Amino acid sequence: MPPTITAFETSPDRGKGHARDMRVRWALEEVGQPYDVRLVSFAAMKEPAHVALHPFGQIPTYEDGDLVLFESGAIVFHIAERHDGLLPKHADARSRAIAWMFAALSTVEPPIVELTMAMLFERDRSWYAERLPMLQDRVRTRLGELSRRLGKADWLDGAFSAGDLMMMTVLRRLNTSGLLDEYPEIAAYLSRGDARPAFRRAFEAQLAVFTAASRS
Ligand code: GTB
Repeated sequence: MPPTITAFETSPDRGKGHARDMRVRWALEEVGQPYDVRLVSFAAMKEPAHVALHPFGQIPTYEDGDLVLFESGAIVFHIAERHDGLLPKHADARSRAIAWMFAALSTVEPPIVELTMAMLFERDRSWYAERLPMLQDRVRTRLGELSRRLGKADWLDGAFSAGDLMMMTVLRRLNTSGLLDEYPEIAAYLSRGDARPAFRRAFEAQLAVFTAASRS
């Protein structure tokens, strides 16, 4: 039996692939592991059956036999550890790739989430115009640092790894922010990720969910 992951039945991103099931789909595609997807509604996510899998009532989850995981970082790490293709064999390079996964989730993602949530939900608030430049500058700080580290390299540390996969899924959420235009190295990095066949398969699969839901 292939593992089963959960994803939004109706993603608010309208098929842009910004929800966190995308990073799990992409990881599974990179390692060539087939998987099933169970779509969940916002209401079902808060029901006991789903909360038993995910204490915070969110997606994604991952079920493989008796193993149940939540947190996209833990799921991608699990996939990367059990299959070839996402973590280097050499111990030090492997640790560095894992460091990039943590960096993506704990250093780069928080200001991006703050900004994108404000753009989605605070546009009509009195403080929005004043707060926006501050949120944008916090993201610019990370993009500048990342851009300097990346330089002309294709990937963050040698070969493509789970560190890149995690970083790119975090950065992709800025696609509609306009900020990526200011960082051509980052934009090119993201294009390299988008061009990977495994990314394309994962993206098309999540887009198909949105397309089917919008037809029904
Ligand atoms: N830290 C957890 C992880 O990495 O797995 C965070 C999981 C999480 O935030 N899941 C979100 C969720 O289930 C979906 S991805 N939310 C429902 C809830 O909390 O009730 C976050 C997300 C949602 C929408 C967009 N979008 O519209 O662009 C992007 C990202």
